[in-house]
Amino acid sequence: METEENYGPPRGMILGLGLVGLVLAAALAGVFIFKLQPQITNSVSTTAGEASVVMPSNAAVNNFAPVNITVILGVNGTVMWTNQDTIPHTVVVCPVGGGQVCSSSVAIASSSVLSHGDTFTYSFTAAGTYHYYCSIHPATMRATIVVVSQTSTTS
Ligand SMILES: [Cu+2]
Repeated sequence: METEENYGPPRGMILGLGLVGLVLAAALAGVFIFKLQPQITNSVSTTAGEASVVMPSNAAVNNFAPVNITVILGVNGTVMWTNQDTIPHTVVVCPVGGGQVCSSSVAIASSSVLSHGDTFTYSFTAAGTYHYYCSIHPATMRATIVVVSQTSTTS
C-alpha cells in the first residue's frame, strides 16, 4: 500500500480514492455474497469492528444467520445480534464445552427478550467454540461462533 510515493497526484487524494474504492469493493462483495449465497453456513469475518448475526424473518424456522461464524479476538470479537423478525427472540451464549443448549445458570451471556429491531452485543474475550441459542425457540434456533486468537490467523 506504500507504492504511490513517486506518483504525481497528492498522496491524500490517492489515499482518499483508495479508501473509497475499498469501501465500495467491500460493499459490492457483501451484496454479491448475500445475493448468491444465501445458504452460506460458515462465514469467516475479518472485517474490523463488530461481527453481525441476525434473527431473520421467521427465525424460529430459519435459525440465526449466518448460523456459524468465525471471529477474531481483537479484530471483530464483539458480536451484535439484531432481531429482524417480527417475533421476539433471545440470545443465550453457552460456555466452551457447555453444549448447544445450556442452562441459564451457566450461560456466559443472556440477552433480554429482543423485539423487532432490538440488538444484543457481547464481546468474546477468549478463544473457543461457543454455542448459543434462543431460549424461546431452543429446539430450532441454535448456532455457533468460533472465536480464534489473532495470532492463529497470521502466518
Ligand atoms: Cu427465538
